Amino acid sequence: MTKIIIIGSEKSGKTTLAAKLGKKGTVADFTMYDFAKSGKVLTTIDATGYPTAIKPMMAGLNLSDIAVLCIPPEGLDLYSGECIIALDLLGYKHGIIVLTKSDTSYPFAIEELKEKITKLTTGTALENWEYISVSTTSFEGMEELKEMIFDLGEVVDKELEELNELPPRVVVDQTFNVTGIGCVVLGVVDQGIINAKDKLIAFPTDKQIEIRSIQLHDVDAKTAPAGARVGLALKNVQSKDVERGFVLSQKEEVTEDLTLKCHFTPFSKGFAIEDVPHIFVGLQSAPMRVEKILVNGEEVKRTTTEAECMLTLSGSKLLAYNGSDRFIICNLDEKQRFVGYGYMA
Ligand SMILES: Nc1nc2c(ncn2[C@@H]2O[C@H](COP(=O)(O)OP(=O)(O)OP(=O)(O)O)[C@@H](O)[C@H]2O)c(=O)[nH]1
Ligand SMILES: [Mg+2]
Repeated sequence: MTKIIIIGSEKSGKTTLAAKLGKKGTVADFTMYDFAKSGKVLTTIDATGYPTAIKPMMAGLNLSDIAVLCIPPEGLDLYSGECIIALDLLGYKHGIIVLTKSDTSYPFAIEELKEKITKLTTGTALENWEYISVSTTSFEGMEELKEMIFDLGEVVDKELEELNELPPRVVVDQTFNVTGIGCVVLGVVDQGIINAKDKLIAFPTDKQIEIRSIQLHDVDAKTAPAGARVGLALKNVQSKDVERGFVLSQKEEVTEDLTLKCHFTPFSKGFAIEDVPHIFVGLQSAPMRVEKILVNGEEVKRTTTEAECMLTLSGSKLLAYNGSDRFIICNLDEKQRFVGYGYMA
């Protein structure tokens, strides 16, 4: 099961491409497209709410293993730049850079654009990503793109297999109530293997739940491994008590306040005491107030891009995380809204 997200600037051909890769399924602030044939299953997310909002893209990136970055012949712009920064801050491992609408460009122009992007992404998480130019009109490159996706999917599957040994953890992206069944959640098994009848806790609340049944692409299953996109019917909980971003697992840290060891991008203005950045962890996000900034052990009034900053943040929303989770720091007032990342100190 390969899960990809298509991102990029406005009108770069994202939705047209997604529609060519599968059949339209669930629609929320992102749209899912499903494809299943000869044992290959592909879920494609089109983060339709982006660039107006960054939440749908962050959710989609967390629910996927491979990012497909679309760049049209017009070249890079503010939002493709922002996507590159977001991918880099997340340390996003796998992706493909797709030069779209190749039927409206020329080979030399495509080559020039590729060189430009290569330069810009040197030293970022995208450094070694492969390029392909495609057209959804002439179908040029489409079969190769699918092959690239499934090849990369196999690499991802091997990595995911190793996560099966870890304790089970499911991130929830949608919840609803089904008459006669009760609370149903959709999400992805982040690590471990889940089984029907498993008892887990719905974090950040402390609610004990039981997995009543599991579905993989609408087919009943007894168990689901790391990386699986699942539908779960839950016992002991109502759909109104579980929301996007909830984590079903045995143990998570839960907090309203954070102390993060952070790094900021050189493009960001940074933050001063009392500023209110948006903090993302997994599919959760919350505005949080800067209480204290330490650089090299000294208290300062403003963050710097030159050194690690220790940021004390206070919030009023419970967030669930574990020690290895990466927090992404955003400033919704800046042009490039993704400004830094950090780990719990
Ligand atoms: N000639 C040509 N046009 C394309 C191709 N792909 C998309 N388009 C056109 O480009 C326009 C934008 O395509 P979309 O797929 O809506 O792009 P998008 O990135 O989803 O756009 P937004 O969601 O509005 O940001 C549409 O008019 C498409 O028909 C292509 O390969 N060749
Ligand atoms: Mg679109």
